[in-house]
Amino acid sequence: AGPSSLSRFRGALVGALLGDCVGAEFEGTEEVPLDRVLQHLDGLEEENRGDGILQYSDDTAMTRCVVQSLLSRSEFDVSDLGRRFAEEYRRAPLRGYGAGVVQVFKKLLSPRCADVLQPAREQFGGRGSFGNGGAMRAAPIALAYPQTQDVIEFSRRCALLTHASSLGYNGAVLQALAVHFALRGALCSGGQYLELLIGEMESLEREEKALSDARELNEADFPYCTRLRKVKEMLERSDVSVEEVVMELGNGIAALHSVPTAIFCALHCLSVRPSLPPHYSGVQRTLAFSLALGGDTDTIATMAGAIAGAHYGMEQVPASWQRCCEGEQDAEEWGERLHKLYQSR
Ligand code: 8NA
Ligand code: MG
Ligand code: MG
Repeated sequence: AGPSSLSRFRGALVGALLGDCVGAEFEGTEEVPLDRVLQHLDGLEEENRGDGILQYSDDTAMTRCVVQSLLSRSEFDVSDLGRRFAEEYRRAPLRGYGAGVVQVFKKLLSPRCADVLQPAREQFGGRGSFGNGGAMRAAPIALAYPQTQDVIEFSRRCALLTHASSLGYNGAVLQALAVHFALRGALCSGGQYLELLIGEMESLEREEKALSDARELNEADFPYCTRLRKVKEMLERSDVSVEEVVMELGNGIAALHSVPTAIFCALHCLSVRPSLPPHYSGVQRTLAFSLALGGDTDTIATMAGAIAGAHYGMEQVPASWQRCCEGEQDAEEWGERLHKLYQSR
């Protein structure tokens, strides 16, 4: 797929959807044997499939709101998006939302809410959420804006509706940037791709709020840059076990413990992995590897799937897998419409 081609846009949205739908099976399971992952994925093949389709969870429900808001307004509109999040929650509250974020939706639904960013600021005693809920829905921002500075600004504001801690919104910016640079074909350079991400994150993590939030949570300064350097170091090793990835990068619901992990999954699976079926495409390897990490599998796989889809394009998404997912046709059609919006800027 050529840089910024239509195939990459559709691939990013369908990859994200697939990650969420196939990952939901193992969410919250700490140890997921690879055999179980491969068995689950085998069940998606035409000949093994019943009539059941895989339902998407909160990750996709919120991603869909971001896409629909961008497409209907043609610009990032924080009030419109806040209303869509809250309405979506009211329509389908049981998609598996994080325990805290539900409070934000309830406040957004109240007619007394005058400032859409206020409910997020009140989360967790005023510290704001550092969960990965901002990052899991960040991909569409990268599909709507070609300029790096726009991707940074709007992914941050998109996350601020629910995640006021810098550890939360900076994770969302990092995920949007990971998709942004992958769309342009930068992923295959591995080390240079990480340097691009580190360069952008360095200026964000130098901000006063980023420094004070990190200290308050007993993290070292520049927490995302530190983790991205660790990703780089791990990629240079010939073999890395699932246990090492989980120990060094994490597999949890904090953005800091899942966004760098998703980026690692996409980079690690650029080459053939001996433990995975040799006929698997790059997208399939990335999803399988993400699921095998256990923990917050749907969210790590949705983020890794968006990056991998933006890199490989639709050619590497198996049609049989795609057809198993609720809302797969929307994802493809919206990928095309976002591509037009991106090209028009
Ligand atoms: P969130 O904002 O409620 O954050 C998720 C969780 O992180 C919270 O419920 C807290 O436990 C913890 N947390 C976040 N910020 C703080 C803080 N400042 N202090 C203390 N604890 C904090 O929701 P979200 O949208 O960020 O959550 C996204 C994740 O939750 C995704 O994985 C999503 O799929 C969902 N989810 C996760 C699980 C799971 O067990 N892995 C299960 C169902 C749903
Ligand atoms: Mg989920
Ligand atoms: Mg999750």
